[in-house]
Amino acid sequence: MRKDLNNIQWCPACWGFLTLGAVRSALKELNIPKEDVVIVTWIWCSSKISQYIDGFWTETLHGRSIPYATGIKLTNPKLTVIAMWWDWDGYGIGLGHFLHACRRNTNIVYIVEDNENYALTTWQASPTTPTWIKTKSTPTGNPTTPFDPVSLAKSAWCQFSHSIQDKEIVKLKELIKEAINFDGFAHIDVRQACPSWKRW
Ligand SMILES: Cc1ncc(C[n+]2csc(CCOP(=O)(O)OP(=O)(O)O)c2C)c(N)n1
Ligand code: SF4
Ligand SMILES: [Mg+2]
Repeated sequence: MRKDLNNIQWCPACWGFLTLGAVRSALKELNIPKEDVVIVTWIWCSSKISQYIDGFWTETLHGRSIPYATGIKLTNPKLTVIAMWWDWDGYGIGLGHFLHACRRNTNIVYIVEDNENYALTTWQASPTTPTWIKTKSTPTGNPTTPFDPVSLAKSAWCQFSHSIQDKEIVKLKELIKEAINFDGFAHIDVRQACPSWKRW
């Protein structure tokens, strides 16, 4: 557990702050003791969110948070396990884990901070980048059709799957509380602004 929860190292205008606030408030309002919380992410700046929430946390490999989170939950079912991913992480390199967790109804919360691009590697197209958007990897416009994350989850029988804008913070907090109380796999796609790279 980390003591300094406010030493946050994101771009100052990052909208990840809203998701962070929503997760913190949801845990507080549900009175979940910090010893019973595990946040699972992979490595990168957004994934640092795990270090700013009062609870246990682990940073895993790119696209592999769900296997870690599943193992933690199976070992100790009383824990609240929240896996936090990003759009390429969750809908690209980790897509297989996502779909199988939906199908298995693994009892974890799965939040995707969907900024519709690869932000860390400075602005390439991801599986949710809208068609015809110009990025570094699609200089003449993205020729592909993006995934609809909720339809994707539902195609694998996910029973709790929602998409929400980051600015709807009160709704987001309530949705996270519902997800924590849901007995099964709970997927929330947070459409997140990324002022450094997302210009659409
Ligand atoms: C196995 C592996 N493949 C590729 C990379 C390079 N890489 C680092 S971040 C990234 C894109 C991340 O995009 P996303 O998951 O949407 O997160 P964001 O940066 O937008 O928050 C890639 C391809 C890596 N670190 N590890
Ligand atoms: S690059 Fe985008 S998503 Fe990453 S910290 Fe900066 S504003 Fe946030
Ligand atoms: Mg992204």
